[in-house]
Amino acid sequence: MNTERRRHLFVVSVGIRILGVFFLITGLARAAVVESFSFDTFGGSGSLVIPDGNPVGVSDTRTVSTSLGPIISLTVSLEISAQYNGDLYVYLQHEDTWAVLLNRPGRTGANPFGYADSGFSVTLTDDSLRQDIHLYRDSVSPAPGAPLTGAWQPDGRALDPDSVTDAGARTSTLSGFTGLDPNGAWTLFVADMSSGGASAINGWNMEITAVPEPAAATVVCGVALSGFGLWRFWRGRRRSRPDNGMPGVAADRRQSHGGGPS
Ligand SMILES: [Ca+2]
Repeated sequence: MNTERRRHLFVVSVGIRILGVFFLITGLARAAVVESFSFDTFGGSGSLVIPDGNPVGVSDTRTVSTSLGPIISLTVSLEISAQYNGDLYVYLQHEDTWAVLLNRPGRTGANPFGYADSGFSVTLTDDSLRQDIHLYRDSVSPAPGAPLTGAWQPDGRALDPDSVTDAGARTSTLSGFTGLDPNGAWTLFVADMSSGGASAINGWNMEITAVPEPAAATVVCGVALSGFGLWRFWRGRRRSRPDNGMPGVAADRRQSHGGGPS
């Protein structure tokens, strides 16, 4: 094999391997992304009525289908109209995990009815810089007839909503979903636990932070190209060996060794 041919094979094989490594890196390099899932229609209606004073409540189950891998973090937004916020008990369930989003906001040992405000237009997050939504009036007082807005920590008190107070331990927060597969059924459950006032779910949203699964086709392409490049390189080296029995090379060797004096 002449020098120009070997150089050509070397350049081609290196080029193929570089391309393969590029595909591999593209397929495997995965940064966390945020994917949003919004639910604001309910069987053709713009809202889902929450039965008043009925612990049976109402559920809204949605199926999430995504290429995201295990959950890193999750926030939930709620749009709920209500006439007495302290009546409401809300949790989110996925697989065997659930997070208590609201549990009778404002209910304390001194105030068994909770807050009398009118609904929620809030985002719930485990962000440590946010305040516990159970005691939101320690921070803000919504205007009469206006919903609570802003970002808050979920209630987290996995306790009987008929007896819960602010003193309860907050053990059921959104971090419980960390590590779970986001695919599958998610259920938002809402109950109005005390008679008086109308309420309804007008919409809810989940923002899931996770790393996308690698694109299988990209990884396979990368592995195939890298392998092909290595094979080309290996084959080229075999052909360039002086003792591989190839007639041309053997002739070269014979010529170089036989050219001197005997
Ligand atoms: Ca009520």
